[in-house]
Amino acid sequence: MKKSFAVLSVLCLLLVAIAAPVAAADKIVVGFAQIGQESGWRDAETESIQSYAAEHKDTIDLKFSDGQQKQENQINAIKNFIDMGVDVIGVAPVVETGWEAVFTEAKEAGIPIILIDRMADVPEDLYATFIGSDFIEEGKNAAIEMARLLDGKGKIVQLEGTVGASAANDRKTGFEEELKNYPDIEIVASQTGDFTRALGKQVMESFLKTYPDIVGVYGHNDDMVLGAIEAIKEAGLKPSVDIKTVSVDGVKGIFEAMAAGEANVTVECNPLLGPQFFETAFKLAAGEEVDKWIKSEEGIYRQETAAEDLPNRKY
Ligand code: GZL
Repeated sequence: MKKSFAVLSVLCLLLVAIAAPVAAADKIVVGFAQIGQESGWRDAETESIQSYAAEHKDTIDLKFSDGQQKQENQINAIKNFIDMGVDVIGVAPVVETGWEAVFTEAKEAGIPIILIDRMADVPEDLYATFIGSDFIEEGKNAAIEMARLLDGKGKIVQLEGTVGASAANDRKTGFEEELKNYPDIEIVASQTGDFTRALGKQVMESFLKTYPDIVGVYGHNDDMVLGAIEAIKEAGLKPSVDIKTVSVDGVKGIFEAMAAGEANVTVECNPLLGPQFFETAFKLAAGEEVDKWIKSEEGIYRQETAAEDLPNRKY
């Protein structure tokens, strides 16, 4: 009797010993090559990813790199992640092109890539999934809102995002395609503000000098339109009254501007992608298949309800 109990105890200890390494192996190492800190939206996305990793540090080891809006920095970060032998790589590609070589290196190293919030122009076998919005739909919705605000007629300007970025390319495409349904609305000028508030203001100042009769501004993100609103006020005009505003993101600053009667509409683009990103990383690290596009669900928010919406906004 005693002998069988002793054997059983040893077996139990062995089982526990074998189980322990498995628990340790459940921890995944994830490299994330972020674009930079160009906008409030970007900062919210970074916070979502870093805070989720911090709340789950027993199962997530996050290696984070800030690309300072330079593609070469992101590429170098990805190469370092490959050298480290991370389990999964996440990247928000600052521009659509120029990724095939480094993504091929990751594939050859057996490391899956998650594209997050912006697309890369590469063959589908070089990335596992894209987690992000339908930017063409966002642009289309922005055009519908602008046409409603202008009652279908008037001259407008467009503040474009970073040159070459999928979010800029597709928000422009969606907006201009939909605007074909409103022939009495004319885009008299379109120029990049690089998704930043400072450049958005600077470009809007030149637009106002050159086109004194514009009645609307469409920005590919809220930050550029917040800069444009400053320029409109400094020109002695009333933003959202003399010049209607439509932008994309849904950051807190645009809700404050709408509540103050200085902006009209924002088309939401959700940056709080941390949970989805890591849930997907765990599935890929376990060898599971995931959908090729994990699409964010978003709304459209207007001046009329901004004051009541503001307390509920999370970014
Ligand atoms: C959209 C994201 C864009 C935001 C901008 O997914 O890539 O980049 O709309 C940000 O605010 O700079």
